[in-house]
Amino acid sequence: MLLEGKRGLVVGVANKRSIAWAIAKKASDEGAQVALSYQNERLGENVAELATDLKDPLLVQMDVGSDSQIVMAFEELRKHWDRLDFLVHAVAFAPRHALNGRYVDTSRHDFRVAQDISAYSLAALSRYALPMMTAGGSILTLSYLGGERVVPHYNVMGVAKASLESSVRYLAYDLGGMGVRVNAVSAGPIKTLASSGISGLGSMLRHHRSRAPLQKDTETEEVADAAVFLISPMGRGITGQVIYVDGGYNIMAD
Ligand code: 0WE
Repeated sequence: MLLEGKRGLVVGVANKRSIAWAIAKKASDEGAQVALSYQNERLGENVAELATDLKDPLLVQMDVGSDSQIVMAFEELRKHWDRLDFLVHAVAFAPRHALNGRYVDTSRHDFRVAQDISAYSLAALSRYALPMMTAGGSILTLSYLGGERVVPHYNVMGVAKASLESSVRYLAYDLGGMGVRVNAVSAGPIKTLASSGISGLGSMLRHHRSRAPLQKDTETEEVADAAVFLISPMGRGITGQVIYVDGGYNIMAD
């Protein structure tokens, strides 16, 4: 098994369709002990129910927008584990109206929120994870092509993903000497809680299917497989990278 004896925290599970959940489940199936964080009591019920599918799970409450909650969550982790081997960051947020109009109209507040929750949180979580990664480790985040190229309506989230991908490189540089790798998986569009209700998702999925070299939707399981590979010792030579799991869509000009 790829993650035999490893321990990891997965941040960003909301429900059974979450990419974070697929990664947590696969990591557990590959022998890892997994801790799931949940943002609030409401989502906690869902997450606790999902966690019954994991081998020896831990649950911690953490809203990544709160420094004190990050501190408390890692204190809680430390009570149970003396070491952490991987961290999965699968969190993003921008106020809904910012994903609807024009980027040029983005308010200072919405820009700040998108950066704070979607990009800064990776650096903050990495900082607290690091002292526990005493045998090296692997940090993984999720990105999207809209961070590199214009995807209509992705707007301020695109700018936040650009910041996140740059953070991956700076963190990889900072943490490399401690044997900690930092990477991102850039997934094709997938229907999850985060993308449901986005107007035009259906036509985006059809467009993706018709243009991607693999001529199919990106599946959550494909993203989870790549994530587990990057987390595992199989990925030991890879850091600072953005790996595309999008059926090859990103290589196309049109
Ligand atoms: O990163 C994302 C979505 C992240 C996201 C989703 C929401 C919806 C609910 C961030 N903030 C919010 N805020 C809410 O209030 N994706 C990669 C999925 C996504 O979102 C899009 C996409 C795709 C693909 C938005 C516009 C266009 C395409």
